[in-house]
Amino acid sequence: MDFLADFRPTSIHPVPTTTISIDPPGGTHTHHPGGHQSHLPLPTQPFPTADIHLIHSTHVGHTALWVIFALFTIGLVPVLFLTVRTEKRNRYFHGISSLVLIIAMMSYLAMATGLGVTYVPVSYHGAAGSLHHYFRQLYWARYVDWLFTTPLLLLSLSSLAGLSPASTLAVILSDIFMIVTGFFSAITPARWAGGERAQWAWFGISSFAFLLIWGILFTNGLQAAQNRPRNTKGLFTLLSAMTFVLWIGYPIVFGITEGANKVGVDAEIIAYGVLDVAAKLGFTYLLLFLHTHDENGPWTLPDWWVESPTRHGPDGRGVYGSLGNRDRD
Ligand code: RET
Repeated sequence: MDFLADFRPTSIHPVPTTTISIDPPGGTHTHHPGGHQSHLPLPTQPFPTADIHLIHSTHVGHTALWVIFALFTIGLVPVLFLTVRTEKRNRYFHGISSLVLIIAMMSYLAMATGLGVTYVPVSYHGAAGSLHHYFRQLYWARYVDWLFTTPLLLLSLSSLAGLSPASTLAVILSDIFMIVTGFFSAITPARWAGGERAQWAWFGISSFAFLLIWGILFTNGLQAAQNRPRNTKGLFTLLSAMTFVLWIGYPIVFGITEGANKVGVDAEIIAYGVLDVAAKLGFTYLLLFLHTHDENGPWTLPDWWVESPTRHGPDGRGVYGSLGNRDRD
């Protein structure tokens, strides 16, 4: 591969050769009144200059970051209020949801204040050998956000379905794998064809993990949900379908922004922002407000899942509340 192509002079940017005058140290052996100067033609540009282009957000994107931060902050207040008001054993979903919103709020605050952002060399299909280098802003703080919030969202969904702890773990580990490899895709320098291939390879690996998550949720998850109370089953079906559709939006936005660099950083911020608000705030509100808890009605979570054992049973094991009674339809 001709990596040096970029550094060769081209007709667009001819590197000038200038003649400079050099005085040998100590002068020449004969003294010439008026001084002697040798004139040597030397290339004066041993290090070629390259034009650096930074693809970055503008005040549109910065304003959007603040607006999304405000939305998460305002949305968090009723959820926190509800968490405190809700009966202790039902706080599980509220607690997870509060955490998701707090993390999102923090990550948007970080990005709005200029943290968690760097530049990555991006693919640029300009004239071969051109001395233009393109660097695109990467808001990597969102990957830190996703690393924590997506497993929490999936934990909510899995718990709602009553998915086994083993399958829940598989879903969450696949998700962590998806976010980490997606981040690798985002930070891979795609300045050259090789880099571009590597970037899309990571994207493919991450997408595979994405399919794995939804493969488990739509088989084992739906199956488990069949044995849940009717309301819970309905809510799981609604939320998982909605979440799946929204989550597909992420690789699409990635593909045209961070991936292929077809769309600017401001549009990227807004598109991810819309998805984040729907996938976190929308999800939380549907989950907490449609998920009815009734003292006399079916409980969503088994006792052993939300409570510690209260005493020893006859078999020496812990006794967990009244397992098996209130958890049924
Ligand atoms: C990436 C790029 C690589 C391929 C895939 C991706 C998927 C990301 C997803 C993110 C979901 C984020 C959510 C955030 C907050 O609520 C990493 C963009 C598949 C699905 C739901």
